[in-house]
Amino acid sequence: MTSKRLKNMVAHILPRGQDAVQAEKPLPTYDELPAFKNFPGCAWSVWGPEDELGTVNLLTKEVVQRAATEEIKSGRTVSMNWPINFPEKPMFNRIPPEIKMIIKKPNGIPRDDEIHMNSQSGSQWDGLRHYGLIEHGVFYNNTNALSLPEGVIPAPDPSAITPSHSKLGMQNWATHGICGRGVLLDLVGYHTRNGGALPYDPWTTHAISVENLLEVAEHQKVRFRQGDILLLRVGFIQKYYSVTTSERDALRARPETFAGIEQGEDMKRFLWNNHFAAIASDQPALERWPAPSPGELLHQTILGLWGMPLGEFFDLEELSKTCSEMGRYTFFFTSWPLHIIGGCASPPNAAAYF
Ligand code: UVW
Repeated sequence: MTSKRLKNMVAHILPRGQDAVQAEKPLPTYDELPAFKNFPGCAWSVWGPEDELGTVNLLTKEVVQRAATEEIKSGRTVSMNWPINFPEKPMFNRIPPEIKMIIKKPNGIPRDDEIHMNSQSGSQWDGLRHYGLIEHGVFYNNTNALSLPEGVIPAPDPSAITPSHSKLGMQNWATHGICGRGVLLDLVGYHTRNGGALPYDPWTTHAISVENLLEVAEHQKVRFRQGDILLLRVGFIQKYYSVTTSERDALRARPETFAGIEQGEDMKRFLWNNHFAAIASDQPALERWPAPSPGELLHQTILGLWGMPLGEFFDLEELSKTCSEMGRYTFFFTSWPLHIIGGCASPPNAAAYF
């Protein structure tokens, strides 16, 4: 049940007034969206059956221009990219990236690198081929999961890529870019601002509710607007840096448990009704892990029903410091994923400009 306190906070924080609505395209609310079978909130009709961009469609020229004009004031820039080398012992049964350094001539110059990696190494966007609706076997826009190829696929002719090879691939976001206004909700900063401890362990299953997010937004005086790119600093990377090597290494050996956004209809309403263009956090799965049940996995709705980029392991440590020093939690955000035809995830190459 949505509490009275939550309703009051939403009323305070959701966009309102002339300024808030001017640049916005009217979109259905979460409750106005049709259902797909047993899944409410299906946005496949919003941008049409051929769409492969999802909520990145919200990042129009007007949205980007307004964000750049209003946010870039000081020339300060911050990277949000955690190296692909981390964690050295990845979770979710992934292989660590192998980076081979090559000396090409006897005097040591020039050099090349060869990289063999899972595209979910270091910071990453989950793309539209990564997760769909598991029980129905479909990705975004009702794409049959088994219609997409597996294995090493040759692409000899750039002007004639096989549609099943490219469908819903990372190349769509890589050519459009994910650029607009970024908003950081710094949960760690909020909870520890008076020297206190974080009231949860980021490496345990812990649900971050809509109410928790709105408390932070209210404290930071943030008002969301359509097309915002939402970044959540939950504390995973801060803890990663504060523990011993053996504690880090132990992460791989134990079942994955992480603090993250709470699964459920309140969270889906919050994310859709604010019309965020993308969402990312500093932990490996964005959502509370594990979810209470597989059917409740938010990945399914965020990627499969909305086509919203879902970012993981974004390094928000320096961003947090900069926001705190600048006294503002909004900035111009750019991300240019790797141009991988058919790729299902990618390092984001993400940066903030103040
Ligand atoms: C999950 O498996 C949910 O995490 P990731 O998105 O990293 O695959």
